[in-house]
Amino acid sequence: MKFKVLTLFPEMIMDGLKTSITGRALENNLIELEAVNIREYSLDKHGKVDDYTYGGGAGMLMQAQPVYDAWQAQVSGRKTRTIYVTPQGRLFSQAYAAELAQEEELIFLCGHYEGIDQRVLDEVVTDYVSIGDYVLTGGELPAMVMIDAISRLIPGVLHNEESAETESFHRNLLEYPQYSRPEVWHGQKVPDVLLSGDHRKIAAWRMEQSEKLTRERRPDLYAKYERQEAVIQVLLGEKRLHIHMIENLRRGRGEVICWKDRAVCVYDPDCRLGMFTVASGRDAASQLIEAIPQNILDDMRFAVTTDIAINRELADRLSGDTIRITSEGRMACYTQRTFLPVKYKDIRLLQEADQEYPASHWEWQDADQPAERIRAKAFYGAYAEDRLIGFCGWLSDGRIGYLYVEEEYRRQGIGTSLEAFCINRQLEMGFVPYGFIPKENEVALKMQINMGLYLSEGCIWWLERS
Ligand code: 4FD
Repeated sequence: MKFKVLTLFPEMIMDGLKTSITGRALENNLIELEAVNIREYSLDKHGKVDDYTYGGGAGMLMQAQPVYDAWQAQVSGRKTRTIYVTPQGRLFSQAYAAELAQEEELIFLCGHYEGIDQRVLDEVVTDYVSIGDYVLTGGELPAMVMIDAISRLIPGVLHNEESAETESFHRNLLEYPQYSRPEVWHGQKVPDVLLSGDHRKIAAWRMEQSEKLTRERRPDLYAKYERQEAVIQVLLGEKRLHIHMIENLRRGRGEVICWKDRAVCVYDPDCRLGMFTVASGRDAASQLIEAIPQNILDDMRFAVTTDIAINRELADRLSGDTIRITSEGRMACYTQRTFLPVKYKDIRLLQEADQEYPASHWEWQDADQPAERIRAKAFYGAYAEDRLIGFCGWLSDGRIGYLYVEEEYRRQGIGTSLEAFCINRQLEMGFVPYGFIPKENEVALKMQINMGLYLSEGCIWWLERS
C-alpha cells in the first residue's frame, strides 16, 4: 500500500507515523508513505496558499491552484482514490478501513483554515471522509488516524496475523477487559476465573463481560447484537440448511437486513452476497424480498436461497436484470470440534508464485480471485515431489470449496486430505466449517458423508445477476 498525503505540514505526518507499528511497517516496506508539501506548488513568490472567501465570513480558504498542482503531480494516469478529510465527510469505520485497505494507492488531502476551494475538490476528490463529529485545526490528524487503521489491516503489518481479524468490532460487541501481572495491584486482584486455567469458563466470562460493557457503554451496538443473536437462534432451527448464514453472522461479516418470523435476509457487502431464507410459501418470500432496501439490492451480485419462491420473487424485483441459477445443491457442515486426520502429508499454504496453477485449473468467478485468496492465506496446495498437484481453500464468503486434484493423483485420498486440512484450519479459527455441494456431484456428496460432514435436507440455490 502506498499512502500519499497532500499537506501544509509534511513533517507532522512523517513524524507521527515513523514510530511504533506503522514505523516498523514503513521500515519493512509493507507500506510506503510520502508527505507532499502543497506550499511547494504555490506560484506566489511568498508561497501563499490561502485567501479570503467570496461572500464574506470568517477565516481563510486554501486556494484551488496549489492543491490541484500538488495532486496532479502525484497521480499517474488513472484517477487514484483521493480522500478529503473533512468534518462534512462520511463517517470513518472499521468496515471503511477494510475497504480502503484493498486499494494499492491512496491520496489524502488535508485542509487547513476553513477548508479548500470547492472547485478543486469537485475535480479531484473521490471520498469525503470524517473521523467523527468534531472540528480540528487541520486534516493531518484524521489522515494519520485513517492511515494507522488501514495499515494494521495489511498482511504482515501486525505480527500475529489473526489478531487483526478477530478483534474488537466484530459481532457488534466491545472487547472484554484484560489483566497482566502482578496478580494484586493497589489491592485489586485479577478476577479468579482468569487464573483457573479452565478455558471454557474463561471464554464464558469474557463473553459476559463483553455483553455487559457493550450494554452499558454502547447501547446502539448492543441493540444490533441482540437482534443478530435472535436471528441466529431462528436460523439454528434448521442449522445445516442455514449454516452459511449462521457462520456469516458469527464470523462478523454480514448484517441482518430484514427479519420477520422465519424469513431472514443477511447481506455480506464484501462479497456482495445476499442470503435469503423463508419457512415456506410465496407470501413470505414476497414480503421478504419487498422489504430489502434498494441500495442493498443495487449492490448485490450473488444470492443464496433456500426456496424457489425466493428465486422467483428476486427475479421479479430485479426485473431489468437477468438472474441466472448457477447451481443447486446442499450444504455440508462439519459440526464436530475434533480435528480430522490428514493422511497426505505434503500440504502447504499456496504462495503468490503458485497462482497460475489454481487460476488455470478451476473456473473462477473473477480473474483476480485466485491471487486474492492466496493473499488471504485461504488456499492450500498438495505437492508431490515439489510439484503442485491439487488445491483446496475457502472463498471470501467463508465456505470451503474449489477442491481440485490432478487426474493421475485421484482416488488416493489426497482430495479428502486437502479438505480435512482446510476444515482443521477453520476449526483453529473457531469456525464451524461448511461447504456447498452441487446436487449432480455424487463423488463430492459421498466424500462429505465419509468424512463425517452432515448434508442439509433442504436444497440451496446459487444465483448470479448479470
Ligand atoms: N472530523 C475532521 C477533519 C478535518 C478537520 C478541516 C474543512 C476543517 C475534523 C476541511 C474544515 C478540513 C474530522 C480541518 N477537523 N479540520 O474528520
